Amino acid sequence: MRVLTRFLTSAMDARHFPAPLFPEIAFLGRSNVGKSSVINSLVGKKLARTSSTPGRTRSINFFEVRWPGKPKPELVFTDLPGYG
Ligand SMILES: Nc1nc2c(ncn2[C@@H]2O[C@H](COP(=O)(O)OP(=O)(O)OP(=O)(O)O)[C@@H](O)[C@H]2O)c(=O)[nH]1
Ligand SMILES: [Mg+2]
Repeated sequence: MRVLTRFLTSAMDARHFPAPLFPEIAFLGRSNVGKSSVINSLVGKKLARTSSTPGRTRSINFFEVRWPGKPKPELVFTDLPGYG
């Protein structure tokens, strides 16, 4: 079954992070290694923006992941900018 997703917010620093209401899985690693792509393959659609140029993700993007029919999200996927 495919999960439902919702873009929550984009943050440049911790003051703008969403409230930590659900388990959160953050994807981190060097630029261009496929962090955003792995999120997209896990949810089965283009959710996080990807690019062949390093440095595509510039802010921290939060996405809610929910099972169809469930009232609350299961978890949050967090796409981080790459380093290096
Ligand atoms: N060959 C191959 N290329 C991949 C794979 N996953 C992602 N890519 C490619 O790698 C490039 C970078 O993918 P992104 O998902 O944007 O990488 P990222 O880590 O989010 O990059 P930044 O946000 O810039 O840090 C893109 O051109 C993707 O198509 C994979 O499993 N195999
Ligand atoms: Mg990225």
